[in-house]
Amino acid sequence: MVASGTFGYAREMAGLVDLCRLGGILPKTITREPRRGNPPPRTIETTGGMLNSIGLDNDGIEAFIEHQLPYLASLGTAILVSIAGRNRAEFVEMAARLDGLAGVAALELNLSCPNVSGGVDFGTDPAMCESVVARVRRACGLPVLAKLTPNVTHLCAVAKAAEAGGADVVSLINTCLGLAVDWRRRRPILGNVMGGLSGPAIKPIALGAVYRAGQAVNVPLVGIGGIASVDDVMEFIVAGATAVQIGTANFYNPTASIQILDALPAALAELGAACVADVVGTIDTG
Ligand code: FUM
Repeated sequence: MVASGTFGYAREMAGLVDLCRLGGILPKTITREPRRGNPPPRTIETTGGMLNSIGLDNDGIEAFIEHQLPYLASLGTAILVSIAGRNRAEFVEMAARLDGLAGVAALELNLSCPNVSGGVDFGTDPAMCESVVARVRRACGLPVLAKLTPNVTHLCAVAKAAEAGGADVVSLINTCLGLAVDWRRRRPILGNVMGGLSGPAIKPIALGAVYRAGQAVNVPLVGIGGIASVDDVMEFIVAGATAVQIGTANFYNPTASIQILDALPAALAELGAACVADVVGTIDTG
């Protein structure tokens, strides 16, 4: 799959990527109301990654349903809609609105955006996480993925809470909170001061999160964080991920996902595996 926020609404990539080959597309997170996002600059390249402080810039759920979903639904791949609410009621309302709409295969609850006030509360407090997931679960029949933040001390407690709330899948990780500084001006580079770090720089953090969550929960895990090659994908699968999302790599190599798909059968064959499922969580830590 391709990760939310890194693939636009897919139109931008249509000339570059054979979209129907993807396992799924996660469009940019939508909110109930339109959001203008944070002040610029909103992205900065860093060593081995990038820092963003977009602030969930989007046109709101109704504009998404009217202008983006019909196109996305026509692409021949699963569309997993990423949603973020300011409170539980907004999550529930959006889930109910999307339930049953043609083309929506699943919901990914963005419980982890570091760039909006309140955005990570649901992903840092296990009780809030369980409660919002449970309410969404009751409000819709769609598969529910809970996307978690690495910016916590007790990641496994939050993953367990998501599972207890009824999440079908746990996605991890979202970005790591960080800062870029222009020392000559003694100023932060991003308009919102802090941002979320993504890209290869965070891959070991993401792998560690997948490995640890895999010890804590029984639901499938989606690995996200710095994946740019088939080797990265295999590392995540061995560590415990059932599926992965390609994120920041889409910005500098839009065809990364297709190159990975092409290379995956040979990588699986190296392990004598016939399919991804044969490899999931097979890491030997003994
Ligand atoms: O600021 C943003 O829109 C980022 C969203 C996220 O990391 O979930």
